[in-house]
Amino acid sequence: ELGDRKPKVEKMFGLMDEFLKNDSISLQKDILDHVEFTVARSRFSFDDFEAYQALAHSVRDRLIERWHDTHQYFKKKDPKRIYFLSLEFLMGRSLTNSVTNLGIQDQYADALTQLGFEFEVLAEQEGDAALGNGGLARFAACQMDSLATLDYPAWGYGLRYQYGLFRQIIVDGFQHEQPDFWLNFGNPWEIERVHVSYPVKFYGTVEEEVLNGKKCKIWIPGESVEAVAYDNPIPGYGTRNAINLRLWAAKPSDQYDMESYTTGDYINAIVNRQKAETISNVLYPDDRSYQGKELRLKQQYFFVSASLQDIMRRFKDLHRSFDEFPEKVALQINDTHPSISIAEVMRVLVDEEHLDWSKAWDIACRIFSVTIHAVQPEGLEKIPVDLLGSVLPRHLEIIYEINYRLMEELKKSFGQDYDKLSRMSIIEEGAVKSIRMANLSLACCHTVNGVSRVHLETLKTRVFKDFYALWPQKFQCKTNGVTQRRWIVVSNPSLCSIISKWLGTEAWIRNVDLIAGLREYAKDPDLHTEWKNMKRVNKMRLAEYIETLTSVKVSLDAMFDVQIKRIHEYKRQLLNMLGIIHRYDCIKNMDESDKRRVVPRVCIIGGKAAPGYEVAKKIIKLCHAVADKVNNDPDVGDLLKVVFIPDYNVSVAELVIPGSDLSQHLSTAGHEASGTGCMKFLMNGCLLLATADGSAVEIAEEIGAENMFLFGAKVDEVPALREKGTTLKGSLQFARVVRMVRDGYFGFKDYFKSLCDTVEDGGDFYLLGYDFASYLEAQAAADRAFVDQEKWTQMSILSTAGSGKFSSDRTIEEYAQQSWGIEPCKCPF
Ligand code: CR6
Repeated sequence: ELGDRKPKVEKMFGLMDEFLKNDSISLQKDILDHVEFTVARSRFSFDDFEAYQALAHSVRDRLIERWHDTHQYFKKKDPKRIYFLSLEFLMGRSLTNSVTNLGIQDQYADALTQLGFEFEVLAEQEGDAALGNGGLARFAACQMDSLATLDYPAWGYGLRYQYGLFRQIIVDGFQHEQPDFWLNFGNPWEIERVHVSYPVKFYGTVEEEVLNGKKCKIWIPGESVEAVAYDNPIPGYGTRNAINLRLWAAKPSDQYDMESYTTGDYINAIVNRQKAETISNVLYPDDRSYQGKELRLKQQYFFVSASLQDIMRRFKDLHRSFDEFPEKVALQINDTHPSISIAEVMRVLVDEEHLDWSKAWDIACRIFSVTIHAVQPEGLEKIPVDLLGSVLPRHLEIIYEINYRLMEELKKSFGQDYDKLSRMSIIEEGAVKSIRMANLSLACCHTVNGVSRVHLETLKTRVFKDFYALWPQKFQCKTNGVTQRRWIVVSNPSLCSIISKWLGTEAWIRNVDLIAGLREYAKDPDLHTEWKNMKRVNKMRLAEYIETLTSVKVSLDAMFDVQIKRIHEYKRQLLNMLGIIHRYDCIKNMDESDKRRVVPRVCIIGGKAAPGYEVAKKIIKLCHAVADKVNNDPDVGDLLKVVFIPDYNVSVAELVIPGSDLSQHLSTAGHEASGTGCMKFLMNGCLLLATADGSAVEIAEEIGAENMFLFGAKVDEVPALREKGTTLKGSLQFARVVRMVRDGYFGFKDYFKSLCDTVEDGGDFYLLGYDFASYLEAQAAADRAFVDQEKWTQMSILSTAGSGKFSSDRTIEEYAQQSWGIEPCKCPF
């Protein structure tokens, strides 16, 4: 609040004037100021980490300036805003991305050189913000970057976990988990907002009250926890706009348990107070199923309730009637995790704002849209009725009311078809009566988005078949995307320069469709030379990293073949391993002249297994066991190396992807909703070896199937193949490699037995045996292509050139126009 000072200040600095200077001298002074006063080290003596901290604070100041101006401007214009609710955001590092988007990387690099430091070295000091598991969370981060860049009036809302995704360490080839206490050394990228806090209530009872002669329900909560805001500015590229990602942390409430204090149980009262903070303590590390955990439900409601109080406060600052709410507010539910927000909006509108049920429901139905990221019904969250009734008793009643009305409506369409009604019901009967959060979302949201075309088909024809028959207009496809700012400009600067040089413009960084212009030069020998040099330098960087981490020396002439992603049976890292064993077996049986024809490979695998996921952990151990044997076999030498990269995260991906030649995406068709890793590889000109699943199908359309290596059963063949079950025999080659593992060729015979059982004896649910032969053929095709380096480079250029569709900018434009109904609101320069 500026109060009386406002006119004076505005006269001195017009609202949008730059406050901070960005020339090299000002930046040097600024960094030293932060060394002296923020980090509190002497400006004559500070180390790399302290220099990073000062640098980060200097960048943060510039972010805050734009972010203030953006929010002032949004306030003045009052456009419809999109509020993006997500329980996970995988932001990774912020420094390089921020200075790139602010457009002052060169100035900073120069300032640091003058001070005797190197920008890249300081950037390595930053830890990852890993507040998410995998694709869903990284996609949320890419969407924030696109929303800011495209000038949309957007807010992100989530949870500020104190422990991000666990760190993976490998001991004797086994995964161990270590806590990621990422806030240990402070976090310069966030702003604590002690004054922006809201009470969030839990437990208690529901009572009836008569208000103005009308019966109404009121919730008498039993516990209150304070949600405190931490703001993370997100700068757009090539624009002044910087939007806000607001993450909530739990703090004990002042009113908490007054009774214990007055009864003199002081110590216990304090211990209980501290318990409140556990709500935002830790991210659940399982990305497939979280069914029925009390803490998980409390996390969901905690961030949803605080966000909605914040959103409604902002709305009420300028508007009197909730009739206007849908004109000013769009709420995006990222997967089913935040779907309790539907019941919360109903509770606030009906119980607190005293709107009629039908009016409140009409508003809710106009503001919410949802994106489903799961393929299998098991991936959709369910909350036991007893649990919901105890933690959020009023919300349970509201959900019952929504369901009652839904059932009445369904009866009008489907009559007494009780099978169908029970499938569509929000309440699932059974041993444990549960709330189906997906059905709650479907009942309310005006749009239900799938994340690729294949995925939308699955939602329409299998997962939500009945709902699709009823409301076909709700179902939309919004194929995922990734931001070229982080995945090319930041992580592969040499590629970035090549693209800008050949296109004659940097405009593709905001308008990625232009990248298709590279097609014209796909055969140009000069471009080939530059392209190959770029790849070699990136491979060199990766090779050094591999050697430091694993002591394995790899040859730069080998094909770098990469599979990095969460470890899951459906992603079939085991298929990759069995392929590697086959390759090893072949090399062992070759004479010297045959060996000369082998294309050398470095097989790189990385990814985390959920802590309780035994099969996935065995796959990690198998990688290490095979690596041990292969890498130390003198018969093999440089022809084959196997490397497991530990603790895969966003920063590791930024290093690995630009240095890979080939990447593998092996999900059994119909199991990967979209996949976003493949898009990052595509942008970086790495060739894809993939099944026709998720977004790979659309990638093939964009770049031409001849420019990638597709293999395996198709989505619509999979169910029939499974039906055949026990009669389905894999090839002899498959039987042989599995036998090698079973017989203890790589040691740990007993330990790997159950892993082998998952793919044999009719138990091969993910069809590794069936797909093995076609997988080997695709691998052989990749080898042949690699021998012809000109051809390979051409395919690589065509991959980058065809990656435009897979920018999250395209995804966000589709959401803005087809789901949210929002317009850009660009803060003037
Ligand atoms: N695991 C999908 O499995 C998709 C992302 C983002 C996933 C993956 O195919 O690309 O979401 N799903 O849409 C979930 O997390 C539930 C993922 O990241």
